[in-house]
Amino acid sequence: MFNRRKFLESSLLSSAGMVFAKKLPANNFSENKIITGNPIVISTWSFGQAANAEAWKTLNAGGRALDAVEAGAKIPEADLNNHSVGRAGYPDRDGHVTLDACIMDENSGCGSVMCIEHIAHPISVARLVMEKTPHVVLSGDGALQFALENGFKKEELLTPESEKAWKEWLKNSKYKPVINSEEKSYGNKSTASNIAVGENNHDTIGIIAMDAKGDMSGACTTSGMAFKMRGRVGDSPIIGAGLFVDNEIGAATSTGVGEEVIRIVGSHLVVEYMRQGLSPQDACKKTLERIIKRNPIKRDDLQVGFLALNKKGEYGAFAIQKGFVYSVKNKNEEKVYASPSWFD
Ligand code: SD4
Repeated sequence: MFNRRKFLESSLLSSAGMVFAKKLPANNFSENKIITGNPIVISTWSFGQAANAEAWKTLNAGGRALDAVEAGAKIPEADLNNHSVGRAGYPDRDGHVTLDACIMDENSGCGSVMCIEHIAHPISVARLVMEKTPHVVLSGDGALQFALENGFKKEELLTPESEKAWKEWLKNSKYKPVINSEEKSYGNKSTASNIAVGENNHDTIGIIAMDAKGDMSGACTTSGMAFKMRGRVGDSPIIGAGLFVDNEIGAATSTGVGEEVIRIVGSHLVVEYMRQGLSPQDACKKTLERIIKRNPIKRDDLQVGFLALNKKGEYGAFAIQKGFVYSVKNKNEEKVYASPSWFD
């Protein structure tokens, strides 16, 4: 049992920095030489490195954080080896690839698409929802219709590999989220097909940037939980849950079991804790306490990770389970960090 005492002990241990995952260096603020006003981009998982590199082109040229995060998010959306974002994302249990994405800018402008099908870059549709409509969210057929009216192409996003995985999954039809799944593929530099079917079934890119002017934006895009029920929407396209940006304070994004993040409106809470003065890492950790309280027993299938950046350019993360990693790029460094976690 993960009782209250153990919870407090674990809290103390992790504050003391003893629950860090071993393989990658954990972020330690004293080691980070962040210079305020310099551009920075951070994103979830090690596949975030490629996204960051793309975002950096915009940031380094003095461009806007919003353009940077959109460009960055499009990289994993197009990556055929990534089965948790965009094209080649694993389908729902009926074989439909349905995508979720949202974007938020420095003016609290936000746009989102939920459960959109046949569009390879949902993040760009989310941006258009923000910029061209009086709404924040479009979903399903309406989102598709809007995308097509705005020049996006209707495409088949289910690849033969994803279809094969889905058909394998159908043999048992057992729905079980598996933690850090895409990272097992990318982090180990193995191919996604090395992952047992049903195992590689979630991981999202959340990407946050601050540009040279000090303005912040964020984007979050995913195919959600593989083999989910038809119509299921996770936290990723929900402003405040999967992503939140407050240009005065900072920004946060999440990855993991979206249902848990929605229940506590996680990314918004992280930003609110930063508003109260907590560091990004402590804000992520305190937000996770809410989820741990609801799930006091260590569950191998429950992973949530938060990643945050504040206005000073300080960043940090925290996760329930070991294995969450995140990617950072600024003028001084280009790194993947292991997130500290509640459980080892
Ligand atoms: C979801 N949060 O749809 C997403 C999936 C994810 O790591 O991030 N997995 O619930």
